[in-house]
Amino acid sequence: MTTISTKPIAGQKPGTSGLRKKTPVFMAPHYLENFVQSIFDVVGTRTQDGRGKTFVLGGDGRYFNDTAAQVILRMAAANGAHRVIIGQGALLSTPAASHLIRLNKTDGGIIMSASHNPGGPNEDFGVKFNMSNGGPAPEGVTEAMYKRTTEITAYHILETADIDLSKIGRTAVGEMIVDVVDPVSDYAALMESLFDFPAISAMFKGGFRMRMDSMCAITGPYAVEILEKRLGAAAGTCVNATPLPDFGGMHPDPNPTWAKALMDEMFGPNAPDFGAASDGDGDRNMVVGAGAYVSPSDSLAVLAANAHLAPGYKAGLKGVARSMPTSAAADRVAASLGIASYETPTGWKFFGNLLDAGRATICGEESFGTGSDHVREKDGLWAILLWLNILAVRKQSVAAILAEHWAKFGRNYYSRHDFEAIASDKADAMMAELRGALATLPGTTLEGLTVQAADDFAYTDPVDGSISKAQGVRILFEDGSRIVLRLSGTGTEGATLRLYLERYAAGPDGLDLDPQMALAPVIRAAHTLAQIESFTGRVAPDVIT
Ligand code: VG1
Ligand code: CO
Repeated sequence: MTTISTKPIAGQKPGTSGLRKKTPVFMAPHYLENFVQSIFDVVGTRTQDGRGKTFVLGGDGRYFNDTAAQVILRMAAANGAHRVIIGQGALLSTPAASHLIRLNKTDGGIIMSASHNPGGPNEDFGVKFNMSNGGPAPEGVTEAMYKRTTEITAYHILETADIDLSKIGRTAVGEMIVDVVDPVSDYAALMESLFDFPAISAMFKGGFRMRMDSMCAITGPYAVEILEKRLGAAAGTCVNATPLPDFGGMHPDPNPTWAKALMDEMFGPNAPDFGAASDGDGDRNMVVGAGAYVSPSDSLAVLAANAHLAPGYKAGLKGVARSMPTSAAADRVAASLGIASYETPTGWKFFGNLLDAGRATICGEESFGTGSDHVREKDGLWAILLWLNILAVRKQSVAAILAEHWAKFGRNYYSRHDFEAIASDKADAMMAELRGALATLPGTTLEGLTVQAADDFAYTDPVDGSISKAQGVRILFEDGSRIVLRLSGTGTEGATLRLYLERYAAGPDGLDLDPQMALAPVIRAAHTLAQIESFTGRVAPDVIT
């Protein structure tokens, strides 16, 4: 074992979901090591009675995943950990890692991923720590890790040859046990315990056709095993199913822009009944019916309204939680079910306490993330399987299910506009000016919309009382329309402005408009109020979801 002296490296501050940087930054001397040592220093590698802890380790297979895994294993051993459970080939989807942490009652886990960000030698890499409940470390813990990176003077590492991670079974690094496990089997068993696999199989047998696009990222092996092998979907249902270090050059973000091939197929002639895609680390999902795109906010609402049709949720839901920028569609479902709804800041770490306390069963974000209390991460394949279960029981098309949902609850027209790679100082100046003007906005009328309230979202966790401030600017209009603006916390270059737009239509008329048309006045009001063009020079977004 050696102790290497090091110096703090600036900028190792975790964002919405872990520390993400350009891969060459992570590969620079001491960069990964400093951050990993800071994790271990904060969470500890020994229990109070001095026994070594057990951790889970895995990643989405992007470039540097394998090398980083070797470093983390050797550092875990040198720091006194007892055991690491690692996916074969150092692979684990984020939800599968969360499950393994919980299943094996470990002390937490390290996930190597930059999620939906592209991967490769010049793209992005990331590391995050999940707690023993399987969920992302809360803000207090990530802050402590960051603080540690600013003080670090040394890290511990074992000098040893690379560990063979290609074979399932037990091996060792120094005195630390390394259990190499099949990344898929425990997760697939969990899915089988939640959903009606016989009903879904029967639907596939009856000719139901699906396209699952894993975008050359981590869900490929999971999707092939579950959809094709266990549920009997036709061979070839899963495409882009081999995880590649650079995701085949794809941008593994399942939205209509980046999963364009899937969208074209689903809106083309001879479209399958159901399409789905997932992101780099497998926690996001996009679902789409033949000619029917499901916005993530609507997906959350439909899943909440129909979850009882799946065996794992037949007792009903305890509550529904959504991130603040996510549309209020799920709130309407919760109200009609007579269950609680919660509005949290962006990022899955804010759902953990609600799930642990049994206050919420299903959670979701507008960014293609939905999940439940089965793990403590959002879970792409889980959402896709719950949709399949609902389709198998209701025997209706996705379009028909959406139409019925809107007829019953009204429709929350919703869209997110992303303005990417803006100079950080310009984005900051724009947000500062907007924040400064919030108090003057109520009563202002523009585009026929009158501002009712405007604030900077702050959240008090109902379980532990922790407070998170400055989580996004909200401008609420009298007719229920809403504008939200915040800067992304997952990017690695410049700033990304996220503009979230919402307008409610009660129906029965006007439920099938193009969302961009329905939202046009709200969009114009947002540009005026935030002075997007004068601050950033941008008139149109780069990505619309
Ligand atoms: C984005 C999404 C957020 C999500 C986060 C992590 O964060 O908006 O909803 O939880 O990514 O998802 P931001 O700060 O860039 O808006 V993932 O799949 O990248 O782990
Ligand atoms: Co992700």
